[in-house]
Amino acid sequence: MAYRWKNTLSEEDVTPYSTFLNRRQLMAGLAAGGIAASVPLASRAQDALEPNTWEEITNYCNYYEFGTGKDDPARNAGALTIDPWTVRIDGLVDRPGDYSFADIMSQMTIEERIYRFRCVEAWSMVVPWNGFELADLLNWVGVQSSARYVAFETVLRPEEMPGVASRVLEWPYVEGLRLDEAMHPLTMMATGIYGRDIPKQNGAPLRLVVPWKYGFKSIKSVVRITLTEDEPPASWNIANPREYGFYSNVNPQVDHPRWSQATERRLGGGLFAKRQPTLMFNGYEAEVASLYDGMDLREFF
Ligand SMILES: Nc1nc2c(c(=O)[nH]1)N[C@H]1C(S)=C(S)[C@@H](COP(=O)(O)O)O[C@H]1N2
Ligand SMILES: [Mo]
Repeated sequence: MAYRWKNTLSEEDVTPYSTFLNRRQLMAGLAAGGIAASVPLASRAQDALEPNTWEEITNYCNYYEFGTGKDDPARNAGALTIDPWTVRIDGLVDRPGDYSFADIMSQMTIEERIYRFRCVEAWSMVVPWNGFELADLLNWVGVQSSARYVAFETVLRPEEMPGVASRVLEWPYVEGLRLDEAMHPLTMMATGIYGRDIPKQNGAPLRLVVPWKYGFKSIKSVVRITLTEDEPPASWNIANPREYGFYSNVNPQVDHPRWSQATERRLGGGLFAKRQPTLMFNGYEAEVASLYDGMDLREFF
């Protein structure tokens, strides 16, 4: 497995969150003369997060462009060409353009973040991501004051993606966030897992990770990021607006029309493992609840 850029951690180096936090505080202190204000992420509960294994994270995937079976992406995504890779950043930005993955990586600071990940289908895992804050990328290109949303698009290559022959979704896969969600310090673009390059089945070379939302918001293999005034389209919302809302915040009190969202099955727990309670905003309530002050979360599901 090739190591790339600052992604030089090995599997053994994955740190508990407390260590990571200290390191971040240290870095912030060094970089900004003692200002540790860039560390608003301290969710105490994260200290106890036990990441899933590399095998679990990379063999049980949703990436419908490569098939709808959980093991289809691991089997089929090898065909995806990820080098060269260009991300078009356009819309309401000061410096629109086609940015190579290398350009982007040369500007970004890669960190490790151990996050809960909760699919709308009610399975979950804990992933030690490597990546950078989406806000850093957006600030680098300059967001214009009229921008209110961010639209994302996945690469579409029918010759490399056997799953797009099926009309299960409209292609390319698209997603969107409100600008304040996109700028939130928890929101990241992941480029690695366990210190290795992110595998193709998990969205190489870079994919969105929004840990307080259902997994389908975390769009893979991003080739376009557009700042917009209007709410952008989102693939699952287009496919079934009654079942999948634009916001899709993890919420144990708002059930999917066809199943409960109160509990989840943590991958790796074994066949007879007890389901565990799903946490409001997937456990990130302290960090993100204020984004939705005054909003009816049943209406804006
Ligand atoms: N382009 C694209 N992105 C996607 C998907 C997809 O089918 N295509 N599936 C989504 C869903 S439903 C989930 S749960 C997560 C799964 O991420 P993982 O396979 O890395 O666990 O990716 C999301 N991003
Ligand atoms: Mo999902």
